[in-house]
Amino acid sequence: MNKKAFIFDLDGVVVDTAKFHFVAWQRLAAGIGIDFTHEENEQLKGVSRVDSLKKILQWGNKTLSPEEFEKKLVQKNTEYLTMVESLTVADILPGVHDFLLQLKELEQPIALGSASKNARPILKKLGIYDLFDVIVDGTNVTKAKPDPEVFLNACDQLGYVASQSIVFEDSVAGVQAANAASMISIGLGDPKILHEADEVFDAFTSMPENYIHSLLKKHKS
Ligand code: B16
Ligand code: MG
Repeated sequence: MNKKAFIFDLDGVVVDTAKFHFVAWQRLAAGIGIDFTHEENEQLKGVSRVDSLKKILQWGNKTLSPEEFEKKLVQKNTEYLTMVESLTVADILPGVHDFLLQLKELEQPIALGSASKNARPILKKLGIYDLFDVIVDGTNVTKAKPDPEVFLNACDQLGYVASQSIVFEDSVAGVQAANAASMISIGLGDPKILHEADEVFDAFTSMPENYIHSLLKKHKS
């Protein structure tokens, strides 16, 4: 059987936490007089905590002292973690758990490639931590998506080359990172937003039957 490295983003791909990031950032931004839309939020997906705050401040044409900036980062994460406390297995996105189990059965290597520093506790809380052979997250990388570092690090640790790797992503920055690494990019979300991906589905449940087998034969287009 062919093998490929299967690399999953976390927020918005494995678990429905992208909405929590959005609400936490929106509340924080409102507190400093900045308003931003759902469309603008797409630019924050997959982007590190520090870079997200920089973008929001740019949108609002505001600056903060280094101390205030640090305080806002803590505030956002505290708010986010409060929402994360309510996470249950019902928040694992439709079809993902099954997809991971099928990969396990086929003995395919699985990695997480996330910008989040909260990835490990979230996976543990959901009871799916052990399904991942390798975890690369915001605590391991120095360059944020769209830089391919996170995915290159993941495939490297799995012992695969980039051309034999497949990335599942819900963000524009993440799709660009996968493409920059010359990996197959599968978008989860709106095809208009994720048009740079090799293929896009609205959910894992929309993938055709035997999709894993066709992915095993697929080459980067
Ligand atoms: P944290 P992903 C990303 O996770 C989120 O999409 C993004 O909204 C968030 O700012 C970033 O993680 C950092 O997360 O504040 O928890 O460290 O989509 O790459 O799994
Ligand atoms: Mg994501």
